[in-house]
Amino acid sequence: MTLEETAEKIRTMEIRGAGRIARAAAQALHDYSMEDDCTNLALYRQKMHAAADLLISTRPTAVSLPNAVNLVMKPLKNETDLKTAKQNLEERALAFIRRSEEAVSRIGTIGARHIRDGDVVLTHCNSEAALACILKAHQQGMDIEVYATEVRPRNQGHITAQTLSDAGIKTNFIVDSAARYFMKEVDLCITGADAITVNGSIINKIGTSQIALAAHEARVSFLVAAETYKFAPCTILGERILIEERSPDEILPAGMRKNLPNVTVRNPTFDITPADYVDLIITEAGVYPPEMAYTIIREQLHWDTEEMNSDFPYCEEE
Ligand code: RUB
Repeated sequence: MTLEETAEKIRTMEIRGAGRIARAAAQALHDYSMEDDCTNLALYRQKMHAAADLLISTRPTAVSLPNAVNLVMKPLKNETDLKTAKQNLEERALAFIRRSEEAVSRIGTIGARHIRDGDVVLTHCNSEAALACILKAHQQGMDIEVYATEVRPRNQGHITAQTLSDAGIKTNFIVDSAARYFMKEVDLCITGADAITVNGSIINKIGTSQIALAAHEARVSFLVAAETYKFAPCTILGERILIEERSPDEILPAGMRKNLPNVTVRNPTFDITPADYVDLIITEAGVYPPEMAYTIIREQLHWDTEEMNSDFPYCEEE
């Protein structure tokens, strides 16, 4: 796949989910560097930065994307020799992909410890990290049942239901608005995250916050499964995470909207669940209460504010 093809697939959501987007971007940077035939370092840097910018522009909310790009790109500025610069960048990209895959597996192992035999688990959207916990619990022989939401308008719940069904897990497929109705039958909720802010708020698929609210009301635990690179360093500096709003066509076709001149279709893709409604965040580095988001950004992502001010080029979005 060319760089442009990867960017387009992320933009159109053919590649989707925060972890997959991040790995696809790292792979695209790796391949772009491999194919590059620049003869001088300055030009190579310039081309790689343009590639990084293109990838980051594809979807604005999942912080895994700029975090992955930044991890691959950041040390490039210290390189002095083209051959080494290319080699190191390509190694960093592959190392990120490897670490990301290992993180999902580790989250599964840690998350499964929070599921008990006989539990009914509700999940929303299609999250590799959340599913890793559920699948691991099932593999360990636990008898679990899942409620999976449909996830309007893009129906990511269909992928989740398929994965669960393929694994042989008893699954109830429900419309998004039925989450509160069924909450009394649920023991815990597990979702993924596209971004986690310094105050422990979770940005995830639209509807997540309603589910968290319903879980809170019913005193059902609400867990978030997320790799550490889903935490957003730029929020330490007061930056906000931009909530992507996609085309109204995803909800109502233009032909139908034509007859509704006074109707505006709004299509936010993600929403924000305040830390108050989140019991725990399961990461590959262990389980944290959302209040510890600042510590994770400092210690796991190795960011400090001084470095960020000078060195975090991809954190300038609103
Ligand atoms: C996907 C979504 C997922 C998170 C976490 O939204 O909200 O819950 O990205 O997924 P979209 P993962 O389909 O719009 O990309 O755990 O796989 O990173």
